Amino acid sequence: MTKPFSILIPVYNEAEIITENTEVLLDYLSQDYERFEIILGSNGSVDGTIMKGNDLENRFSQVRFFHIHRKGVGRAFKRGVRMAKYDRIISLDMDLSIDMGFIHRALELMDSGYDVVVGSKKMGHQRRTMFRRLGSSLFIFCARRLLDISFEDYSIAAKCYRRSLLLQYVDRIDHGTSYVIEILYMASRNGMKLIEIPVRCEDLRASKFNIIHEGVYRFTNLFRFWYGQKCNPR
Ligand SMILES: Nc1nc2c(ncn2[C@@H]2O[C@H](COP(=O)(O)OP(=O)(O)OP(=O)(O)O)[C@@H](O)[C@H]2O)c(=O)[nH]1
Ligand SMILES: [Mg+2]
Repeated sequence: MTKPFSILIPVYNEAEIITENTEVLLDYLSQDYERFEIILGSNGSVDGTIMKGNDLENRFSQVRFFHIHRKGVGRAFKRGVRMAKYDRIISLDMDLSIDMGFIHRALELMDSGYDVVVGSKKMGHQRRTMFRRLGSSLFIFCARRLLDISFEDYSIAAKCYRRSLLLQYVDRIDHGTSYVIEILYMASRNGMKLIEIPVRCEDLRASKFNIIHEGVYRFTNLFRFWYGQKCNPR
């Protein structure tokens, strides 16, 4: 029997899709797996996300929902990691823009001994706007030059982590998305087994992030992290 796992989805103002996409995901997972949970973690949402998230939790035993007042995906990730019941945590986006075959492949790789599976849109196939692809490529290039790590995807979705590994780093996670690159960096430096695999992604909807703020935040944090590692490597 497959070992159980937790799916963690951060949600921000996703009232339009949270119910339908959670049901799609539940159907998909129920075909192959018996024991899993889907944690939907909202923060800052001001639309019907909270009501719909609570409703999903009441209707489906596998769904857990929480809401934190302050916005910031890192805060939701941190809380989700702490409350997850299982040792394998897969992060997805609510728009299910990554092909769900990733779940199956990631779990198999975890069974064969990996600690982190990184889904890479660049290695796979992506339908995203040119602007977003260029932004990601620039970030990946800078990360490689500064930190000497060569993953091709630092977005929050399509990653699978061993929870015990995340718990070692969880206190360092800030409010934003930088936890992905920081965890991948530290896990690879500390001898964990990481693997990157291609994923398909179709994501043409407007981002829930403010792209300018997100860009400034990500690059600033990358330089801060690089400087911190240079002065005080971990
Ligand atoms: N909890 C929480 N979730 C958020 C927040 N901001 C965005 N999200 C969620 O994060 C997920 C990713 O958001 P998207 O808008 O799809 O991100 P994207 O721009 O496509 O991201 P990339 O894959 O990096 O291009 C979605 O499930 C959002 O609802 C936030 O502040 N808090
Ligand atoms: Mg998206």
